[in-house]
Amino acid sequence: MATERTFSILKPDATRRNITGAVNALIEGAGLRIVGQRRIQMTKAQAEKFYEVHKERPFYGELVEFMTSGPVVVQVLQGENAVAKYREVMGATNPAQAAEGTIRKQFAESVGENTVHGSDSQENAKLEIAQFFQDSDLTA
Ligand code: YYY
Ligand code: MG
Repeated sequence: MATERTFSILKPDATRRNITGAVNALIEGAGLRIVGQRRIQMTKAQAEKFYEVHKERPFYGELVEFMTSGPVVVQVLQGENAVAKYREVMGATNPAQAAEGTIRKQFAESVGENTVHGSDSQENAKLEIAQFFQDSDLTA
């Protein structure tokens, strides 16, 4: 297994409830290192581009609206097998189906407001990281 990076977002429901530190504790507890982190207000254009793959899905409009409803924390996580490991730590998209001990099981309020984003492949991780960070922002 190689050290790799994945892209994470702590979504507006996490900043609204002031639980970003609690979520980060689970991330770090799983052995993932936060090598870049910034709190931002996403623009509509940024959210639309980020979730472009879901453009035709019925929830796209609500998703963009939610992601721009308050600040988010964009992050780059680094570690062994980081993409798959973070998906495991996040838990299932629908918190009702998320396993015990996962971020979404513990914190997510609904499938729409599910606290975290994590890349689903190394290829997408690279593309997503590049949308929000420069290489020089990232230090392990
Ligand atoms: O990667 P992940 O976030 O676990 O799920 P995706 O299938 O990529 O969907 C992205 C995002 O869209 C999800 O985190 C919430 C929202 N969404 C929704 O509101 N309703 C659905 N039925 C599916 C996804
Ligand atoms: Mg996804």
